[in-house]
Amino acid sequence: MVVLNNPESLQEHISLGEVFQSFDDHRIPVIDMLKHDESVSLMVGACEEVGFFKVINHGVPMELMATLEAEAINFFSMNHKEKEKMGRVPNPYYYGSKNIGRNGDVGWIEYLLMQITTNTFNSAPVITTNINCFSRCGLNDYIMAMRKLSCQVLEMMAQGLGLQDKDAFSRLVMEEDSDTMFRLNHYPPCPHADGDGVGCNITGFGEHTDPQLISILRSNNTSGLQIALKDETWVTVPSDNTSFFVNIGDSLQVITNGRFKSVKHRVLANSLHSRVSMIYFGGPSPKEKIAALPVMMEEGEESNYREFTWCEYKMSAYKSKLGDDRLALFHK
Ligand code: GA4
Repeated sequence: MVVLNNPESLQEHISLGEVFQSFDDHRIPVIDMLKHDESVSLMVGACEEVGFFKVINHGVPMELMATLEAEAINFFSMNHKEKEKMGRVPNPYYYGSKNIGRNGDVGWIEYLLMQITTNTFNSAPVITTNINCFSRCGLNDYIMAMRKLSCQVLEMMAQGLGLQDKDAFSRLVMEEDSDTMFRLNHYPPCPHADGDGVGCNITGFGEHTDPQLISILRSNNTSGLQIALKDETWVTVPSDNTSFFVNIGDSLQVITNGRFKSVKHRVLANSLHSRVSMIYFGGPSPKEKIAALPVMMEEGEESNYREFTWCEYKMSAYKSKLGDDRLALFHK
């Protein structure tokens, strides 16, 4: 049972004006992990208003990101047949090119999708790597760092909401059998582009929301990511290879009874430069019940969604097309 530390805090804890002050010139909320106390409420504001924020001063060494980026580039520069051979078995790896998901979505992209399991003894991610482009350290240490960062961020969200149980969200991604996925994306320069090199009208990854609780993205210095604001306008997220970008996913939207917004996002291909991104997806255990926490509802207020398990949601997600409103099926 989650209890509020201070019931007042579920009301307006911070003014919208203050939340907007944390936005950069491109309308992207920026959260400074070194300013913990002021960041907890700004983070909640960002989750409510945008469902997306940039994280700076996160403490993850640049070397860790640079190593994995270099290894990913090595992998993607192999010839197509080699790549397909290596990642053909869906578990734990899957190499994909152009096709996204199982229902006909395509994009100007190739990627490696990995299912991460956790070592019972030391909580380290287990990746049985048969792809020799990736050093055990490169991949494992990076995923460990993302696990830690996702836990910190989710704890700050709980704290910012005034929940007494600071693990209310983070425990969901820290279970032994939490469904963690990791994705390396490569968007090659797009010759069909009519843009100026920054963006073009070719889709790299079509618009969608992420089904999980949160996703943590890091990319090289090629832009392309766009997010949809509440008023449905698309905003380009300037790339920053020293920072992370956090997305709220559908599951966290449900758990907060719609208070946090699962952000719609997409990637446009770049006419001149390759974009490489790495994304950590923190999902719950398959058996976990996804439902609004009672503490997220006012007295007498009803949950907006019917309860479902993560396994149920994931199975339904894989039957959908990328741009579908997957939560619509679970709305009351
Ligand atoms: C979006 C978030 C993650 O990248 C992902 C994607 C998955 C895939 O690429 O196979 C999905 C997509 C994502 C949402 C709906 C389904 C599943 C493609 C698709 C059409 C790995 C995930 O978990 O959901």
